[in-house]
Amino acid sequence: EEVHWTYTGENGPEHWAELEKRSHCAGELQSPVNIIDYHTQEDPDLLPLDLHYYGEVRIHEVTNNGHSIQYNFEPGDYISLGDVRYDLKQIHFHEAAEHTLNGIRYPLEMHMVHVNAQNEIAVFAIMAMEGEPSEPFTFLENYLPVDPGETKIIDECFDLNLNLPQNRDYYTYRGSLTTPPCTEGVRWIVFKEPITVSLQQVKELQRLMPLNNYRGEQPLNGRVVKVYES
Ligand code: B30
Ligand code: ZN
Repeated sequence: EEVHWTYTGENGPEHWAELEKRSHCAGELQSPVNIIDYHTQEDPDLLPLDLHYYGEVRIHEVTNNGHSIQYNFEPGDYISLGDVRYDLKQIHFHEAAEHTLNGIRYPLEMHMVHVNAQNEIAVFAIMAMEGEPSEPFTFLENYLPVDPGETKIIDECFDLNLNLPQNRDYYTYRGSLTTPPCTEGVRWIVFKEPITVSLQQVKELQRLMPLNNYRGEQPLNGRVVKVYES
């Protein structure tokens, strides 16, 4: 990475735009945002999510890249948005959550990053709150890389469906990557229902992940968050 951006201090979020002049970090269509139910709009054109998670996608590696813990996947699982296929590339975590729902910041937000053939990005955001332990988290946490910069090769299959909330209602809006270069044009799909993970599981991630690796709320600047309810 060319510039060493961070979440605090001299290279923190308020300086991201200067660090990389061609970035979109000072743009008008940035993420994350606060989603307020009262300000969302139902859109009859929105479809139920068309997921093609086959239950046996292979995790290629897990890396502690210094700003998150990230699991990279082999090709296989994908989602369809309209007629367009987006392949699942990686999942990673933010502590605490980046998006806020009605002003509430959950302790953890998982991002599932999908990319289409045109390199357009669609990210699923899944909130995690403290509660019953999550079995898939237990599985994922078996492979946690301890040191920043450490990468572990994994050759295990994983069922991504297990990581999703039962209810598939979602919010959607156009935003950006939440880290430099803050590229705009990202389709965000934020699940309404949080999943639960145990306090111990949150702590295990917190122990290894940089704390507070979340970007603050960005202005909507006229954008309206759409909501799909089944
Ligand atoms: S997010 O889901 O909006 N938080 C990227 C993907 C998703 C999000 C943010 C960034 C991304 O692909 N960034 C470019 C590649 N990264 C990759 C990385 O793995 O570690 C390079 C970088 O940040 O600039 Cu460090
Ligand atoms: Zn993210």
